[in-house]
Amino acid sequence: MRTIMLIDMDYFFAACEEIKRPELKKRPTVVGADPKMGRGRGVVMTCNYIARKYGIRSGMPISAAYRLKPDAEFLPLDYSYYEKKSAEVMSIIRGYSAKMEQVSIDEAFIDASGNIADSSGAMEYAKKIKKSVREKAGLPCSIGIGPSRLIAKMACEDAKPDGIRLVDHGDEKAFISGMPVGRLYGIGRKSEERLAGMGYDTVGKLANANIMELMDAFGSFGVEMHKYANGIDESEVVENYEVKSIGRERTFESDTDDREEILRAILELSGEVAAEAAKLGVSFKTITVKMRYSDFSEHMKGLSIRPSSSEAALGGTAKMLYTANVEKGRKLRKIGVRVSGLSDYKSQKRLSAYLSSE
Ligand code: TTP
Ligand code: MG
Ligand code: MG
Repeated sequence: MRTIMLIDMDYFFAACEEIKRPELKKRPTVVGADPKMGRGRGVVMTCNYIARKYGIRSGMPISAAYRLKPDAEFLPLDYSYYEKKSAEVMSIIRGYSAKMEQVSIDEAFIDASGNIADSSGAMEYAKKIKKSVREKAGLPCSIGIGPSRLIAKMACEDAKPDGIRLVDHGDEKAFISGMPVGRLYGIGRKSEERLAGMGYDTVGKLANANIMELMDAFGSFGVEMHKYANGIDESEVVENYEVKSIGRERTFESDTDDREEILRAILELSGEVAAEAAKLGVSFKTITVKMRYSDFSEHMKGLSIRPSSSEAALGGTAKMLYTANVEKGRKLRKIGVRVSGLSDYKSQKRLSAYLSSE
């Protein structure tokens, strides 16, 4: 029998800020866009649980958060610090299972089947993980435990904040059936509304729905949600190898100092790199251009930008790095474009899209 755990950090970005300034622990603390006395645009990325008492939530317009609690601490994002803390946490968790899959900046699944004998063993194991994350990284987390990723994930939401929730084998359906459908993994607000319109407002009702009807309404996703509603998820925890950077290089047919030709190559390489990043679902922070001259000497120039997955941002920055740094009058043998500082949290991308549309 499988035992899967989902470890998710509590109010992650705000908890990181509390490490830098412990006095924030006693104050409502919001991380996100600048509220500008209520006229600010952009959204709340997250907030601590004190701020949540005032109704503040992730994804809410920052102006709305300001109206709810004008004297809360409003802090800008410090991605590089969050990434550093995330890496610390992930390496601690990795020590607890041979099968670990990081799924966002602040959460990871482990398959703990081989590490424990029974549910009380699972509970003890989860306590150990929590303790070591707290002691070594200085951060709180919650852990959901269940026979599948689906149940572990939903149990973790139940465990928050700073808790552990275990759902035993056989108890999956009972655990989820009373929940509103919106709490079922994969069901967003739109699907939730449609399902409610069809008379399925709880997971239990959805579990008994006619599959054909769900397929008509949602296609193959309908089949999946029906399985989930019945507590069924056989997907494995897949160890993700860490991609540190993505790069492409091109050697010119003959050494060249033709600016047009070189810029064209840079844009093509940027397109390939951006496509690879999109395929892996990662955004990048650092862009590096490598220039190899005809005498084989090599120069690299890099620049960090706000995390992005945009081909235009990559191409533009790479062109700029080339233009600003190429040595006039020397011919290039080869050019390369590389991105690093990769992170793969999809929700992050969704919100930073809002922020950059300001
Ligand atoms: P979450 O784990 O969803 O939220 P959280 O850790 O802030 O709070 P909780 O205790 O409920 O787990 O997200 C992790 C971090 O990712 C969060 O601190 C801020 C960021 N984030 C985004 O960038 N975009 C989003 O849409 C959300 C929800 C979070
Ligand atoms: Mg979290
Ligand atoms: Mg999370």
